[in-house]
Amino acid sequence: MRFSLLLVGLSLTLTSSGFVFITETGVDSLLHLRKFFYREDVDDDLRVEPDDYRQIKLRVDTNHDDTISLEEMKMDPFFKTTITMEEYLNFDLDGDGSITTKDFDIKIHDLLSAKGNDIDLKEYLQFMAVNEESQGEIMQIDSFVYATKNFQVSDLDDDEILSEYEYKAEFGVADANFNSFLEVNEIDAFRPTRHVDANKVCSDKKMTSTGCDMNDVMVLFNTSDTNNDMSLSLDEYVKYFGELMEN
Ligand SMILES: *[C@@H]1O[C@H](CO)[C@@H](O)[C@H](O)[C@H]1NC(C)=O
Ligand SMILES: [Ca+2]
Ligand SMILES: [Ca+2]
Repeated sequence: MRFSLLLVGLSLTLTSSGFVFITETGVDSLLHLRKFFYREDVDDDLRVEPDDYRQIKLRVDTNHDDTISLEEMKMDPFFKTTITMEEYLNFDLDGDGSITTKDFDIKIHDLLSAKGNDIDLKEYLQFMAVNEESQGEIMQIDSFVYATKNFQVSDLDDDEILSEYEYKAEFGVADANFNSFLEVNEIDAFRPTRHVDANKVCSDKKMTSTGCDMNDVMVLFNTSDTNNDMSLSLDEYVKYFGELMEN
């Protein structure tokens, strides 16, 4: 799977001269590509850089002879066991019939050099989405990335689920004057909805002088909880809040 994505990147860099990118695409495509970003970011520093690709190369080259054979590719967990010789040869960028460190260096150079040698999630999505068929509601990539970051900050226990408890805890943090209402300036600090227009956070009521109470913001939580399990998965969160976000 990982390598099928690398293939996408390769075919793009080979057919384009500069850094070609788009700013919006379907949210399901973005969720899909985001998984690949995390897989390619081997050292988990939220940037994909040459060292990440070198580590992938080291891992796939199981007999350490500096050549990745078709058999080695098939054995890598992220790779399709059904890869064909033709797909394999797409990685042979210098055309010498085998895949070596040189090919990875060319790949690294083509993909990363235009963006200063490493790319973050937003740049990665803008770049990879060019060749990915758009699926799902169209969303600005900026909004998607904001939503993803906000989700991660609010997901206190890092289990990729935003529980009702975590959501309410964020309300408590944002309610700086402890009056059980969020005023407009406090809504900006309510992390699950940061960057969302205050009037949309309290969509049932017009923002009053007293602000939003917990029930007002729980409406948003419930609406995005499409399977009604009282917790938000990253997918549910991003699909709903990402669309509300304004950049
Ligand atoms: C949210 O959903 C829960 C469970 O379905 C319900 O108990 C609660 O009243 C709902 N809250 C709001 C504000 O709609
Ligand atoms: Ca990295
Ligand atoms: Ca080669």
